[in-house]
Amino acid sequence: LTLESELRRAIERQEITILYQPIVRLEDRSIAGFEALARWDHPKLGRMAPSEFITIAEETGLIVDLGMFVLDQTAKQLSVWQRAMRSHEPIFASVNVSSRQLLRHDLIHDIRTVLSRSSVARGTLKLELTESLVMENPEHAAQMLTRIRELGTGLSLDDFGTGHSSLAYLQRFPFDTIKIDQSFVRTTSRGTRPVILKSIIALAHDLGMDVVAEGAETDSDAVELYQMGCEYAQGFAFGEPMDADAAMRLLTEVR
Ligand code: G
Ligand code: G
Ligand code: MN
Ligand code: NA
Repeated sequence: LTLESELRRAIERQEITILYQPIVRLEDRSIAGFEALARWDHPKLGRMAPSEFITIAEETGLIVDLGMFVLDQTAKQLSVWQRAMRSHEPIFASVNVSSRQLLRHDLIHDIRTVLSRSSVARGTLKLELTESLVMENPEHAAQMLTRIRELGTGLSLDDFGTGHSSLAYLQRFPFDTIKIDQSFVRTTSRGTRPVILKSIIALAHDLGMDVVAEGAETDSDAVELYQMGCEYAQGFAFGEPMDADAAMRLLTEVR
């Protein structure tokens, strides 16, 4: 069997596992949401990271079915979490989307289907897209993203800072959140990039967007980010990607 046909079967047989990594409010370290991260539990090769199979999925078109599976599972899981913590502000969950998915108009249909099958609070299911993805075809992306937002889906700009476009330019896309790439965040405690980081945070806020810092690995990263005005962070300092049950335990223990 080729890896392609194995991946096809893995999607059909639901051998794709979704891990969830917490995104916390730096103010009080409470959990604001989770990012869904796919893993492939291969019968012989073991657990595979997205870097080992997302490219194959994109090149073969399997990303469409894989993407729908991740979206659907995450929405169902999010409903479960939200029901379990009814008296709290609903948490969100965000799902990574690749360009092949955004190019298909059916993505709108898929999102509608997923939302109708689950009972997530409006605006709490979010998509993460990278800057390079939207810049591949800005006109088309802008149209699609506007329609996606109209469905009540949040939009995060992922890996911000790794591309070449300015945040001001990207404001023409309806993102509500930017996620600052780990390469900027991991260096905070070593003091190399605080000026850039502070400027990105301030500009994002001026443009009305929330800011999530990715790759906060230490407590001092968290403290410094908060001092810079960043309100959310994700990283090993708060939790590694974990299975849905562990995420549920974290939600119910902490609160
Ligand atoms: O969990 P890990 O650090 O290995 O994830 C690496 C990258 O893989 C993520 O940043 C994300 O861009 C990508 N990725 C993870 N899960 C998914 C998914 O379900 N769909 C897509 N398109 N990309 C994913
Ligand atoms: O590309 P994207 O940002 O969607 O994926 C996030 C990836 O970053 C996940 O695969 C996750 O495993 C990884 N990650 C999350 N937090 C940390 C961290 O604190 N340090 C490092 N090195 N990687 C992280
Ligand atoms: Mn992401
Ligand atoms: Na990222």
